[in-house]
Amino acid sequence: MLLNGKIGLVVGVANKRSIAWAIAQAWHQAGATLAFTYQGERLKENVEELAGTFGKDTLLVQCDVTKDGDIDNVFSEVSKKFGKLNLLLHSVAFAPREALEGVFLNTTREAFRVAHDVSAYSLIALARGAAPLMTDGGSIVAMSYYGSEKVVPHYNVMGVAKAALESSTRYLAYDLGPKKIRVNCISAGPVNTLAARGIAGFTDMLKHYEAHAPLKRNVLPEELGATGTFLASDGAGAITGQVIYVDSGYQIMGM
Ligand code: 0WE
Repeated sequence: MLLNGKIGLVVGVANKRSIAWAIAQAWHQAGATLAFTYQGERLKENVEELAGTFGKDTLLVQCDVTKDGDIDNVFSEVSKKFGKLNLLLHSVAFAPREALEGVFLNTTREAFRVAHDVSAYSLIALARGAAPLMTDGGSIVAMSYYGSEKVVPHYNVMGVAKAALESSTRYLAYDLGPKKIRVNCISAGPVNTLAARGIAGFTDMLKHYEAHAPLKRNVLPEELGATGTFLASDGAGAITGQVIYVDSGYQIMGM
């Protein structure tokens, strides 16, 4: 029970296949008590049903991460119910579909703005809200992807936003280090989630990892959960500002 007595906030559950849900389950199994946000009415029922399986200690709050008021409200609800926070998971990303289909050169100002607002700025805003409640120190974990550092065709503006997210992780780690709050990214190999569905060539990408990653297989959601639990635990007490690759070793390859 590595996370006994810890309170965690999970941002980014859409359904049972969400990476956020895999990490939430691992945190719960390690003894954490959790709060969940849901993006809007459309996803409320899904998250309610999933979070409900953890009993009535669980908090559920609506939060559109592009709304400062929603973010303020989440932390005031967490404060009211638990009085403190130890863990924060950021597992949210969005770019307009057109921006992931065409060529990067055609990225519009609006697609760039939205991708960065939802996928990168939100980490800064959530960390700022979380920090005052992390009075015993804390661990903030955000999800990233290799397209932040190398060109993955069609990942486009999301790659630029993930680069901003990873860099933000380092600056936040510097700012929050003196408060014993650690900030890290998990860079996951491709996982079949709602966010991945409908992305042209996603099945080929899974096959590409099976063929080329050192471990010759794809990543399992529970492995992301286990890494999330490690980063949240005292065992990772001296790890901050890092990007941890949970990608079957794909990132080390040059060819
Ligand atoms: O970060 C992601 C996907 C995030 C994402 C997905 C969508 C699909 C629906 C962000 N915005 C949207 N907008 C939509 O309208 N991944 C790491 C998964 C992913 O997405 C790709 C990938 C991989 C891998 C897109 C193109 C190429 C590779």
